[in-house]
Amino acid sequence: MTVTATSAREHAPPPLEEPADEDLSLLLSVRAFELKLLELFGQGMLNGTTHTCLGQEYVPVALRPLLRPEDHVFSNHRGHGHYLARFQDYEGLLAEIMGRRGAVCGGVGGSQHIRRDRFLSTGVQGESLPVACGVALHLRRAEPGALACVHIGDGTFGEGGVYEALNLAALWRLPLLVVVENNGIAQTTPVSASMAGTVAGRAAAFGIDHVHTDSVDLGVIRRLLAPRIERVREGRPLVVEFATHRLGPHSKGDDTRPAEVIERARAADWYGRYAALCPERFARLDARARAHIDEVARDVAGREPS
Ligand SMILES: Cc1ncc(C[n+]2csc(CCOP(=O)(O)OP(=O)(O)O)c2C)c(N)n1
Ligand SMILES: [Mg+2]
Repeated sequence: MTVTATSAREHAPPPLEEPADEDLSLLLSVRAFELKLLELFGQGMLNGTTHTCLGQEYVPVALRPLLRPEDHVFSNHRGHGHYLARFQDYEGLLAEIMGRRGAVCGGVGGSQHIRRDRFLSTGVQGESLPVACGVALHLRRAEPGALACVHIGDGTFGEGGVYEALNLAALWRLPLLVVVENNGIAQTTPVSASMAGTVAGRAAAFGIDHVHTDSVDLGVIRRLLAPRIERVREGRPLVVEFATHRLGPHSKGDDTRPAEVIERARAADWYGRYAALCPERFARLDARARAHIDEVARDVAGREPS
């Protein structure tokens, strides 16, 4: 069964609901964190690579109250927001990326390979889904009610392991929540050039429920997903597809998209829409988030190597 909750594209998007301070602060802190990373890269302060979740921060923030501490979260190469929404550990993640004391994985994981409690990220596209299935099987047997949540992108549907995992999830009735962040592009390849059919059709092929939303409204998303995620806990896997936008480059300087596509992403960005909704509160919380991340960056940059 496919459910679609869209804000009709031909009309102006519906007004957003006022977010709680806690939610808005988290959104703004993740945004400030990602912008700081690009700044630090530009200054030659970081090594390796990184993929920011600019534009997509609301996905893990919306999911946050719907997940429980006993749930496992599997993240991907674009995973900072997933980690920060779960732990709000800005210092530990920045230290990890910078290879400084206090790094959450001792500085050996970097931007893409983080493990903490029941959170695991990998930069290997598609690897996490079969692993999440195994964990979901264990949870079903040993901790009924807990689930495995795995974030993947549209481009990752090109990996065969995704289909093996979906097959087993359906066959074994696994508590598996697949969160597809469909930003319409994989590095430089638009989804229209890589995917025959749709994400919905692929879920349907395995008899897995699918829900689609293009909303950035935390309240709307939570009300849409809350009852469905409860069913995942009972062993009914679900694919949730967020029609979203990658605001920045794939990694750092590699954005080959036409200007109008980037402009569309900017226009859809939650940041401007929430700023317009509650300008004074937004400005106050944004200034506080940026000051906090500036302070974190100064602190971490001054630390010994990990
Ligand atoms: C197995 C594998 N192949 C190729 C890559 C290189 N790679 C990293 S991200 C990416 C594109 C991913 O696209 P998508 O799944 O849509 O996620 P997005 O980057 O849009 O968030 C590619 C090809 C990889 N990390 N792993
Ligand atoms: Mg993508």
